Amino acid sequence: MDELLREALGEIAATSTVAILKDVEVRWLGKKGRLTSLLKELGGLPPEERKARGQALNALKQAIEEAVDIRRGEVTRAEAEARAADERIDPTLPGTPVAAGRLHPLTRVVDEVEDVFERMGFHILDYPEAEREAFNFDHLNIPADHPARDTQDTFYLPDGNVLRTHTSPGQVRAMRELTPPFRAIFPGRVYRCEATDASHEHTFHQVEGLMIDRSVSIANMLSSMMTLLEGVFRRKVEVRLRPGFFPFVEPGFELDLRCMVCGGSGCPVCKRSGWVELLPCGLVNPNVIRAGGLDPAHWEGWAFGLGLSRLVMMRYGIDDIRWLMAGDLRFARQF
Ligand code: FA5
Repeated sequence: MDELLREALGEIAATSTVAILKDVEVRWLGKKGRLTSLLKELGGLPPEERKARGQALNALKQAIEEAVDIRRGEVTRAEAEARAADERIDPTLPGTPVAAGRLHPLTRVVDEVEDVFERMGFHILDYPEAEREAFNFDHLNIPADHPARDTQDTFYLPDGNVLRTHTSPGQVRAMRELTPPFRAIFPGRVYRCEATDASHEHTFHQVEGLMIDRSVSIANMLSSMMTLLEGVFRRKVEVRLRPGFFPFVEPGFELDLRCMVCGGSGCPVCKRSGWVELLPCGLVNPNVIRAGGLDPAHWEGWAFGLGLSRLVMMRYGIDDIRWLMAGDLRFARQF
């Protein structure tokens, strides 16, 4: 018995972790442990030996159990101390950066444009990107033989609809939907089947503005457009107004912005002219008013079609429109 006790205590004292101690404990006291098998052998002894041996084995078992308990306390403490010594906190280490999402520059500028117009009492509307040909062209006074209707400029869908080539179809939809007088803007994505370059994309964004009232003025239209530009740029900007032709307005104008990528000295974005075509506009053609279900003898309107993608380029100095829809995170992370 003394021999066994010495052996067991020696093994227990030599353990250095709770896991190793557990192994030793199982080896001695577990179901198939050494002590357990000695206790099982008791049954085979003659009755006169059995009692004394049984007492001795139980005393041994108790002694081993106590030794294990004491050692467990010691190694648990030692392990905790070692861990604490290891895990010192270094407050000078850099933290783990939290990856936050960002808003795309187009979304940011749309939000700004919507803010400006909401303050002026405009509705904000949304119309379909897959549009009926009649709304994209016919109702806008664009005749069947107009070059814009060529499949080289327009994406036709298998069901006979088109991917809208501009946000102007919303003009007729808004007139049919709202009770005049009203004012509204409708931002959205438009599509054109055309070659791309620094300032032309096949998929880009516009914001249409429309005001319908008993009588409207070009002065009011221009002042709304200037409020829009100054709201986005937060300073005075340099523009020029020139005549422009669109079948759905009469008279029509083009408002150009001094190129902010090159400051007007000439670059691929402004095609070296120093000016960027940004805001075509005009008084709504009576035929369009009629297509909207209103009587042009009683109602007038002005409309503009802002080239939103180009406005975003000017706002942030982006030198190629193709960055906007490229889905490149290196670009998106800069905003
Ligand atoms: C139109 O789309 C007319 N619907 C605008 C309009 C509305 C005129 C209401 C009068 C009244 P335009 O094709 O010029 O017009 O396009 C308007 C603006 O969209 C342009 O000034 C330009 O800034 C932008 N734009 C045109 N084509 C592209 C393109 N491929 N890529 C990026 N921007 C473009």
